[in-house]
Amino acid sequence: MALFILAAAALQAHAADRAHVVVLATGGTIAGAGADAANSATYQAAKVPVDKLIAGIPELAKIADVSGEQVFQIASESFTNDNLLVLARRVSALLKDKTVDGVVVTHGTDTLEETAYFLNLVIHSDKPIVVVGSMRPGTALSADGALNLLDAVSVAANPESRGRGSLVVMNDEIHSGRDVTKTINIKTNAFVSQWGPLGMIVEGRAYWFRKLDKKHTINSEFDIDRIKDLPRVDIAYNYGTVGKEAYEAFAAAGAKAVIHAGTGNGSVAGRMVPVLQDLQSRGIQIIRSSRVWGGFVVRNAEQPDDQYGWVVAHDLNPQKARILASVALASGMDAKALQKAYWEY
Ligand code: DAS
Repeated sequence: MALFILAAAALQAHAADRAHVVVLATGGTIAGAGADAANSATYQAAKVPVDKLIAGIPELAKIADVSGEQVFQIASESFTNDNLLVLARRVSALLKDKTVDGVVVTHGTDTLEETAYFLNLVIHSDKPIVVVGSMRPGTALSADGALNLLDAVSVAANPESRGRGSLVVMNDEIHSGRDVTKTINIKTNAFVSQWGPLGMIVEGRAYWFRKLDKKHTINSEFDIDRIKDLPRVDIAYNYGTVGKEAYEAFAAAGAKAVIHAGTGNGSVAGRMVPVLQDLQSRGIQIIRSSRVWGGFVVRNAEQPDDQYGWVVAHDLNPQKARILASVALASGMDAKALQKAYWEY
């Protein structure tokens, strides 16, 4: 009997010092299911509930005390600003709980980068926030979701992960939620950061190589607890012969800013300059990003941004530039303050 009591006490002590990680499930391919093991691209996203995801990886119990919540069950292309607000409020509430050491968000890959950046901007905690998805459903041969989720929980349970901003764990890599973007639509090495990952995770051990040099989480001036709503911000994709119609439609729909997804260095076609100036004169902020994957938009290079009162999105792609614009406008920033935010976040 004494041995049994000792063993139980040791187990309890071990459990007591294990991190408590909460998995917030939102849907996506990581919760997807296909009809056949050969279906790596043909499947239905957002099918498997969070308790089944967790139960399907018994190794999780060896690394942390894991609990799950089903926040949504949707494909992430269907996310809205309201989904972002609901999710971030839950993450914030959980990280305020002293018994929670880290949060993992399982998420579709299509808009994963937008959610990860949003959490990077508005969650005031230095505890790990790890967003994870998968490129193949769990029913497929060589599915990537189970290892991605195991790695994500390992990173969320690891005290070394604290204070690094939101993280994205995919394909053995640990990325910053700020920098990472989905670059390929059907391969497991889809997620890339142009300035490189922050580290790698191998057999549960994290290897760190750099830290994010931008403001985030506890150093952010934005706070989910003070954001009631996210102002509408739209993205206008540019190409040869582009016209004013999309810009006009966004203005009519009440956009407070338009992200100009320009060609090259965020270029603006000559005929479009008066269109953007007109939107600016109507109080709609113009933010020049680029449809080009890499590099960053240079201020006052091909466009006199100072003269026009326009903003450049620096290295943020259009979809991330939209997230920052919406968060910044929610706190009432003008063009000058917006530009400072794009340099700093
Ligand atoms: N439709 C995609 C999504 O939910 C599936 C995925 O890749 O997760 O983002």
